[in-house]
Amino acid sequence: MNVDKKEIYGSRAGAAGGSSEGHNGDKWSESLQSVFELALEYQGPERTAKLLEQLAGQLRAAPRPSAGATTPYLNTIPADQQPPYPGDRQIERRIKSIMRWNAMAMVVKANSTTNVGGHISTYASAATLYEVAFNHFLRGHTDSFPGDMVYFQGHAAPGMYARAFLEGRLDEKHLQNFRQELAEGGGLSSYPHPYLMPDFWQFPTVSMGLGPIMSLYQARFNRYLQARGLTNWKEEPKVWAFLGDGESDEVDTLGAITLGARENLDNLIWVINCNLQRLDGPVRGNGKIIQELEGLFRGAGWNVIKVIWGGDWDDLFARDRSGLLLKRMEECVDGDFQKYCVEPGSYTRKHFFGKYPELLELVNHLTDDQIRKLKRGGHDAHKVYAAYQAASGHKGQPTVILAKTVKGYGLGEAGEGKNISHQQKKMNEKELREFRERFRIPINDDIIAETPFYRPAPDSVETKYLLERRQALGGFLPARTVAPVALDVPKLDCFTEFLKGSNSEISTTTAFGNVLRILLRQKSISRNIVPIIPDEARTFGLDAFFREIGIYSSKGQLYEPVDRNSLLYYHEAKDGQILEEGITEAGSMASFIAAGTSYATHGVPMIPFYVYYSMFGPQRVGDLFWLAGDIRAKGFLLGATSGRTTLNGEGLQHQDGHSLLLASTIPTCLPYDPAFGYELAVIIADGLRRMYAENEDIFYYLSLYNENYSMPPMPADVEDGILRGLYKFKPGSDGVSPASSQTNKHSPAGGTPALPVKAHILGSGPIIQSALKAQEILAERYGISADVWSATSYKLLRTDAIRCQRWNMLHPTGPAKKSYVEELLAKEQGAFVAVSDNIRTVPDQIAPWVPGGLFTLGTDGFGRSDTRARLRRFFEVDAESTVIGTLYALAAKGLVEPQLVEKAIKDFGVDPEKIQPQLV
Ligand SMILES: Cc1ncc(C[n+]2csc(CCOP(=O)(O)OP(=O)(O)O)c2C)c(N)n1
Ligand SMILES: [Mg+2]
Repeated sequence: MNVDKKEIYGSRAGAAGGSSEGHNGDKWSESLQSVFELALEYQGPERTAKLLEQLAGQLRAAPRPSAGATTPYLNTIPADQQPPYPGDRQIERRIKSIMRWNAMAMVVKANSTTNVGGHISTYASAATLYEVAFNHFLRGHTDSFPGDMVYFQGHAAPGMYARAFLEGRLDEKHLQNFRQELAEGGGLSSYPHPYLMPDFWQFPTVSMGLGPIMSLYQARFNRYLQARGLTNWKEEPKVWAFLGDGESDEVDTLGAITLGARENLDNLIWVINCNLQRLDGPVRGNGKIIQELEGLFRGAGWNVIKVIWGGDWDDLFARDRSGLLLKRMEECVDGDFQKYCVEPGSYTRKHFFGKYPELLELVNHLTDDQIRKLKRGGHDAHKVYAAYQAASGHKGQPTVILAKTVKGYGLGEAGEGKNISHQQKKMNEKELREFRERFRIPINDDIIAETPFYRPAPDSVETKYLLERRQALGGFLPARTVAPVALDVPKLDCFTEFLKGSNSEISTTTAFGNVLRILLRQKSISRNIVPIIPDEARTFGLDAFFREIGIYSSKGQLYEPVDRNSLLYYHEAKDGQILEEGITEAGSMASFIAAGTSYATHGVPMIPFYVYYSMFGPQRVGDLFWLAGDIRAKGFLLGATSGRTTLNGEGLQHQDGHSLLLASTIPTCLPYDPAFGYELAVIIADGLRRMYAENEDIFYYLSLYNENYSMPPMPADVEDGILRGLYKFKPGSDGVSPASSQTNKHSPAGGTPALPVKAHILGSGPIIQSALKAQEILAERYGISADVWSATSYKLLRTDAIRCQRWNMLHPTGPAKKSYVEELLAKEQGAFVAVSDNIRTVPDQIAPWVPGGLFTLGTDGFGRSDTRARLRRFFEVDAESTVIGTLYALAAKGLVEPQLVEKAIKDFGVDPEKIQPQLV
């Protein structure tokens, strides 16, 4: 019998992209059938049955893809299906070795004189993964191509700096000042931070998990832009994310991966460096991280490519007919594999191969040293290339490459595979020599202790090769290229009608909806607006937008929505404008960031308006808010259903009284707490100007509330105050009757008429209503005139005050500067009180600059569910409590008698012994 091996051996089962079905499958089945018939004819049925049983036994032991979540612990792409390597591996290895050296030297050098830290072992394990990508895959930014978007693993940064050094983009001084950004001449930031190195880094990644989730939503956002006709590439950019296996424990890493499959994001490639270790020790000492991840990604609908073993193993696998080699590998846990890379080859021979005599025999021809050097797949450029190529061409699904490596590869005694590897920052002279020898770096003994950097000459083969590769791929990476595009943003006059106020009672959330509707009608920016909602549009009354501008869906709408007959039906469309993200604040923030950085990644400025439950903003996904600052994102965040007492009924979990404070901590974020529709319009119009016409890298946080009240028309000359953070909204009534009028107890005696007692109440958001009502009560019942101020942003007032104070400190003999808040309030006399639906710390931010101090009423403590009126009385921020607070502030200054406060307490039936909302 003659079976044509080549003809039927078309592809191996389980190989990436291959299939044993179809034409080849038929051949196999025909061949087996004929062998079976021959056996029957020549051996008879009994002997044939025995033979078949024997073969079935072998089949059980053989490697074979399971129908379950995982495939055997083998490379997904078999050796015979690897494409030829297109580069010069010798030169590339030389270049990589130099990178390794410089990346290590940068950290060691910095730590020889400082304790600034740094990481050697991560890049050491990932160098091949990066170099193959840099030399053959990652495309740079050109005039007609935005560039591939690459999320570099944060603490592998020294490797990226080492490359930029060889490319001539960084010089020795930069490397010398790694992690010493304040040193003379500037230095390099520890990790990828576009805020600090805006021409270099595109994406902050070192807060683990954020790179992965951002890359997912970035890949989806690229499709959104294309679907809406805002970009026009000839070739689609790819999004690459390099991450760690330990990082995969972050919920942000794995929590959103189904999006990739659902949206068919074949523009997304993840490379997970499975060095089996994280910071403290093994990632899965008692298991197998690669198998675990494979199961998860396959289950989520991703294309998974495992790169486990380097080429040295191919021969062993080919010769192992028993299936024992795979069996042995599958038996070992990651803790064992870690051990094999720190022990000598004799240990692996004994403990790994030695378990089965057949395996010992399999490696008889190898010395212990050769056994020790059997490479893992992630250190084999050819295997890595094959995986990248398969990933790049894969259609319909995102790809994850699970590459097995050794942490601290090449560090030898200094940390290769050791548990302390992640923390290693120093190397002694002996270790440096070994490293030099292993990677053949031409550095002499006499200077090696200084860990000098090594850069081949510009006309060296290495430099020329490196530059030629980058040129062929479009340019250097990482690189952040921003060509400022100024949008023709609408001015405040587009809101003329809106600024007249509303007769009907509406909330600031509804007012925002009206602002958005007006903006969507402005031709110059309407297409750039990206409304983002995580499943709460109905809560915010924004569901009308579903029909008006459509919800983006790459698939359009494949079903007839149940509410199709209603005017405002749930309308999904391929060119829909809304990103309705579902219940994922992290995903929505990732979309906000992708949209808010589109001016940089695509050269297309987009204006995200992300509206969400304010409690699930910075409190829930604060690190992404922080990152939005670092990455220089622009746009508007709108924390709706804000206010500890404005959101009544919902109780402890939902009532937010602190997001403004959290937002205040982000240096590039402008938090505002508008009370009225016109304030919103002024703030948003100015925000558009600053971010999209003046190109400031800032973003806005606006709290929105759901209490309805009539929105007054905009008073004259308040725009500047609104934007700066404080203006007088309603002066106190002059009609305080002289009979009841309180007079200033400290007014000069002896003929001079006593000054009327004056108070100032600062309110913001809907709680300004408490201030306004208190103003009336104070005048009518206690004869006190109070001005009501709208405090739109305590943070901005504070920042301005700090700026002046610092200037004064550094210019002690010059004329002192006065902050806006000091200047504004200097003309006023009396007591100052702030009332807020947020914790007291929010208004207290300006206390040091308020003449005579600020007395604050706020909502410190956990929320609870009840009616708005009862909540406000409970937290002491209703009108009556504001009256009591104001009288107290006046009494504290000796401006009224304490008995007056006591009277008010009685007047309003307040129990002075009632519990205090804040307990600790
Ligand atoms: C959110 C977050 N938590 C903790 C850290 C601190 N950290 C930096 S690197 C690291 C270990 C990373 O392990 P892994 O992802 O496996 O990367 P490797 O260095 O092994 O490639 C940790 C815990 C961080 N950067 N971000
Ligand atoms: Mg790791």
